[in-house]
Amino acid sequence: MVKVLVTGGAGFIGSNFVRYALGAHPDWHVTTLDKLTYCGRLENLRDVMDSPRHTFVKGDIADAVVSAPLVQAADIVVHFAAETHVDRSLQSAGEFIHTDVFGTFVLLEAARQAPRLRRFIQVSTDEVYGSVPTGASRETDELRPRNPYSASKAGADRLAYSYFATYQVPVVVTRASNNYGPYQFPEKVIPLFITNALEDQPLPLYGDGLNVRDWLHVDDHCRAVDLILEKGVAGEVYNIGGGNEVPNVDLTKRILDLVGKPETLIRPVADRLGHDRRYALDTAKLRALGWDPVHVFADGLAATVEWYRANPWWWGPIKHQDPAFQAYYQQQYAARTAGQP
Ligand code: NAD
Ligand code: TDX
Repeated sequence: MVKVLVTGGAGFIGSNFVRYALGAHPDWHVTTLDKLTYCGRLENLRDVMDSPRHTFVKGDIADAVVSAPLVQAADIVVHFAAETHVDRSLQSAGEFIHTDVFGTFVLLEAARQAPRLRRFIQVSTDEVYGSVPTGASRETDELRPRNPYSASKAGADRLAYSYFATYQVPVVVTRASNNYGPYQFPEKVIPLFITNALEDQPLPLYGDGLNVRDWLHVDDHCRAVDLILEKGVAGEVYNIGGGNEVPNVDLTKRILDLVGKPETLIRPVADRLGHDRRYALDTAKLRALGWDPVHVFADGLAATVEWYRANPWWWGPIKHQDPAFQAYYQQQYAARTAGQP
């Protein structure tokens, strides 16, 4: 059995990856290490929790007592665990430094003494390049992160590389664009807007709505990580981009059309502070390994709308019964709708 440690495997991308990996690799045993923060949910893994090839461990990556033995027993580490929401990092960045930077450091220290380890995938993000007005970021471009989330991810990205350069830890860094698909926490724009539209609630569109994101289906992301595990070179960085650049206002209108609700639900609100205008990735390096996204954005978005329509059991309790989420929503959007950032 190949022993694979997935950190953050109860989150959005991590849970999709665990499910994908168990299906694609009958010879893998996957251990999920997850702190179960507000974003980590065992419901995301309910269909694999009983698998004899999957073990769930609740714990903080920054707690070496828990995380180091798991890293040291692994053949492969795929490190997804992070604080991930830009707006939350603008309110309070401490947890981002704790998990994204310090937690990554703890895992990397353990990886120095991991006899079986052949790959450590550091899951980074396109946000580390900062806002890209024209063209597309290449892996060799300078990193210019502009918010506390992306700065903490950039720190982890380069820290991981330093453990390759210094100690030969077999690190490969991936930088993906905005993901969408099932099990994404309803604070991120696509699930927030779909679920608000389903309930006839306003869709709070930041600024002029012309910020651009490049959308990548989570399944295409999982296949890319798998291919990079197989063919990627230690010490290298690989961009993973969907090739679907869409201004937010167009995305919002598409969601409303798919849900069957009027554009009068669009509520322009005060902009995000330091809002990156555009991200775009050059994916030639990954394509040369043999990867292409298979999901067409229009179809993937329609399927995602249908997933949220069919699974209110998953998001309804978060939005309607979780006082922490409700407090966050109030704090985040009450002032915005009153015109303050
Ligand atoms: P998510 O917020 O849905 O999930 C993060 C998971 O990490 C949660 O299950 C959470 O409980 C866990 N976690 C947080 N702190 C932890 C800690 N200290 N110890 C152990 N577990 C902890 O995030 P996601 O959207 O699935 O993103 C996964 C990774 O992919 C992150 O590293 C993120 O930076 C990166 N990424 C995300 C996107 C995107 O569009 N969502 C794009 C590019 C890169
Ligand atoms: O209510 C909203 N209104 C709005 O207009 C929200 C939540 C967002 N937006 C805009 C801001 C962005 O331009 O939509 C765009 C997407 O926002 P998010 O879903 O918050 O994603 P983003 O900030 O682009 O970051 C995401 O992609 C890169 C993930 O959250 C990161 O973890 C990943 O690294």
